[in-house]
Amino acid sequence: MKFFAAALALAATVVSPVAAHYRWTSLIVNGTTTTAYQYVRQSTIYNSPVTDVSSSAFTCNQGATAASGIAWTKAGNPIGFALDQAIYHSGTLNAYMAKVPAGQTAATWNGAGNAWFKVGQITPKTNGGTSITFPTDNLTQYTFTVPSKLPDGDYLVRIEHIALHAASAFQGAQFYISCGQIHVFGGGSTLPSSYVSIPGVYNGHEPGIQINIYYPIPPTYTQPGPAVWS
Ligand SMILES: *[C@@H]1O[C@H](CO)[C@@H](O)[C@H](O)[C@H]1NC(C)=O
Ligand SMILES: *[C@@H]1O[C@H](CO)[C@@H](O)[C@H](O)[C@H]1NC(C)=O
Ligand SMILES: [Cu+2]
Repeated sequence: MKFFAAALALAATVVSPVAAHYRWTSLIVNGTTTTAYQYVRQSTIYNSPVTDVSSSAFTCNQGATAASGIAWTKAGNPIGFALDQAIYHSGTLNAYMAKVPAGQTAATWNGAGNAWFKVGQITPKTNGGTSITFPTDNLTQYTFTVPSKLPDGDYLVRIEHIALHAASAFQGAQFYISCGQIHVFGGGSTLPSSYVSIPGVYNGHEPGIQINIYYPIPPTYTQPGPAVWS
């Protein structure tokens, strides 16, 4: 009995982080954290990441269904995503936006096609091979600026935390993804000149995705995806 209790306790400690992965549940707009899934699409894999960068689930997470709301946010203002719990896997972070095509809304569009551009990132810090650190460790939210020159209209915003603790094998990196639904107002008239598709932006073999972060300690780190549009 004693042994069983100890074994169960051990199993519980080992299993519990897996059973409760961090999720991006809320948008932060006008400095306020909104209700979970009011503006963020809820997926059907609550506790598991996406590992196949070519799957349709890679756009907004598996089974993501439209949220009821579209958050109005002023161009040039900060916007963010909040997590239900702090990030506990070492990794890297990217934020993307895409303008919703004519005839659709941020609540109907699935994000398909060559439409995405990067608006923010947090990159691991290296120093030639003596150490690597992860500024996303323990993060509970991430905020970036909606580019002020973007035209008014509906957009999807997509955030991904890429957990790299088991990323030395192909498809070992874990993508924690959510999409938010926004409408930008007070903007300008400039869109980026180049875009990526999601899925399509990665093949999974990028040096910043298929990577052993432990040994040898990477001397440099190459952030996956395009440069942040500015
Ligand atoms: C943010 O503030 C603007 C006014 O500046 C308002 O129109 C908008 O609805 C607010 N957004 C949210 C999600 O509350
Ligand atoms: C994150 O939190 C853990 C547990 O509290 C702590 O050991 C670690 O030092 C923290 N890391 C950072 C970068 O703050
Ligand atoms: Cu995990």
